[in-house]
Amino acid sequence: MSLSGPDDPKYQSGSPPEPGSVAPEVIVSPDTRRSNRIPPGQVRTRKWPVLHATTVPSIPIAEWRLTIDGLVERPLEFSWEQFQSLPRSKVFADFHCVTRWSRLGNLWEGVAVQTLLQMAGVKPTARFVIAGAYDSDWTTNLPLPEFDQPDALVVDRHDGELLDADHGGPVRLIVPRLYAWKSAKWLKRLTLVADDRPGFWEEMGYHNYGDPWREERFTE
Ligand SMILES: Nc1nc2c(c(=O)[nH]1)N[C@H]1C(S)=C(S)[C@@H](COP(=O)(O)O)O[C@H]1N2
Ligand SMILES: [Mo]
Repeated sequence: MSLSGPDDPKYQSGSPPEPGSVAPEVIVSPDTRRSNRIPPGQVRTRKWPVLHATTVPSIPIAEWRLTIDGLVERPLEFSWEQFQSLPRSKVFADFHCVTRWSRLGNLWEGVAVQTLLQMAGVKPTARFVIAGAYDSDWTTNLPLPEFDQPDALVVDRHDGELLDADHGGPVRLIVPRLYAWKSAKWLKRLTLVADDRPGFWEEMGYHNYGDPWREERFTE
C-alpha cells in the first residue's frame, strides 16, 4: 500500500494507517500495535503541525555534517553524500507532541540509530545521548535505552517525500517511544555521555524523560 499524506482526503477522514498494512521490510514501532494508539490526554490530528523554539535554520547541503561523538570507540562525521550511502531503514510509527496532538501512522525513512551506534561502537560508560541541532544551541537529552531501539531513526524522508525544512530537513531524529520534542529537527550531532545534561525544553520545565504513555509532560 502507499501511505497517504496529511493533505490526502482519504487520510483526513479515514482511520489511521494500520501496522499490518506496511511493507514487510518496514520496522513497525511497537506502540502502533496497541489497541488504543492515542496516549492519555492526546487528540489525533490528520495534519502535521510545525513546532519549534526559534527559527528554521538554512543549511547548505555542501556544509551539512552529522557527527557522532562522545563515549564511542570511533567518532564519526558524515557529509551528505556519505550519509546517503549508508544502509537505509524504514519505520512505521506514531508521533505524539506534548502540546496534545498525535499524528498516527507515519512512514519514516533514513538510517537506523542502531546502524550508527554499531558503526561508532558505544562505550560501556555511555548512559545518555545529547542530540544537538542546527538551530543554534538547541539540544535534547535522551536515555540511551530508549534511543538505542530498532524504531529510532535519523530520517530524511516522511511518507515518501523528502523531509522539508519546516519539519527538520535535511535530516532529523525520530524516537517514537518518547514525546516529539525529543525528536530533534535539523540534527547536527549525537553525543554519547555518562552524565545527563537537560536540553532546551527540559531546562524550560519539560519532563526529563518524556514517556507519552505515562504522561511525563512537565517536571512537577
Ligand atoms: N532542533 C529542534 N528540534 C525540535 C524542536 C526545536 O525547537 N528545535 N522542537 C521539538 C518539538 S517541541 C516538537 S513537538 C517537534 C515538532 O516536530 P514537527 O514540527 O515536525 O511537527 O520537534 C521537536 N524538535
Ligand atoms: Mo513539542
